[in-house]
Amino acid sequence: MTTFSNHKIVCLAGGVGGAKLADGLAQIVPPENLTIIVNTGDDFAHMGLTICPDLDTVLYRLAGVANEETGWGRAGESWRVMAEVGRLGGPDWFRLGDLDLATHLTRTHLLRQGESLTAVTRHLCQKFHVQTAVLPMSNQPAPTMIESHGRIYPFQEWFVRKRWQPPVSHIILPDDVRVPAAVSLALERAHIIVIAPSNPFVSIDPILNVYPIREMVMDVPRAVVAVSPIVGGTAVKGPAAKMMREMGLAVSPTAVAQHYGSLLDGFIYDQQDKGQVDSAAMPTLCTDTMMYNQEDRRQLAQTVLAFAARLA
Ligand code: FO1
Repeated sequence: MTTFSNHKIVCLAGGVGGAKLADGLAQIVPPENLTIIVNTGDDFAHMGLTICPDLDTVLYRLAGVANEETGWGRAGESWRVMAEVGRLGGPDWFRLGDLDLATHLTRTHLLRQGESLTAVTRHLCQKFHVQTAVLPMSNQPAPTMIESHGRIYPFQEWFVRKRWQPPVSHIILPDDVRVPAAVSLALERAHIIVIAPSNPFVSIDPILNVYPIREMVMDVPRAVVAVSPIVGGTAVKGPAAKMMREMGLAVSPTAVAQHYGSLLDGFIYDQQDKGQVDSAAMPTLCTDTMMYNQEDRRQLAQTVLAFAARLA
């Protein structure tokens, strides 16, 4: 087994698929060589708290405390506070478990003391004994908005409250968000960049849209590879397939590869779609990309890095 101890690896991640591949990478790459850059476009202020769903999904997964059923939130969670919020007529559509609330309270407290989101995330990683660098894509708020039938929804209103049902006509990303120093440094040093099998439109594009992350990824002289989140004509989890249909795109790994376009040096897609991606356009690898357990995650990370290293 290759350990990739000589490569600096950066993974762009958001959501459950991103967290799973990040976990696979963390199993085989020494922490000093691995950085996970995480989408914060889903972040929002809720009941006075700063909620960072994708950062926490990655954090809990790497810490081994993720809820296996939902993919987000904590394992062994209890819901006493939410039940009482509901009884009191408070907003209980976005479910915050008791253990998870401790994370949001601590984060909000530290942010209000003037710490950056990067510093707060580092603090939380230390407390959860996560050694891999987990970095928010920005320290500034960078909210993703969803436009549907001329109406604009803040991301979590659309995703959770409306159960991603309003058809997507347009995704609105802020255009004035800048990269934190730690993210710049990781991208400058990267030998390999892995775009996780996250939603390309609402997990990865918000990261690439932070100036100048897209330009820095383009400039990486070595390999940039992406893993398709579309398998067998649907999304492994979440709204990616529905969004693609609504935006007039084919629901296929090819459409994902085309979406990333010249950013990529290589593309990995699932064996269920064997032969569907034109390998003349760019180097491709067709393999088992499904991650049901820790061993699957490690195996996929190993396959992805071996492929990227051959391209680099
Ligand atoms: N997703 C849901 O579908 N319903 C919820 O009530 C919910 C609560 C929640 C709380 C904390 C957290 O970190 C994530 C949470 N998520 C919930 C998931 C999250 O909103 C989405 O999975 C991501 O934003 C999409 O990547």
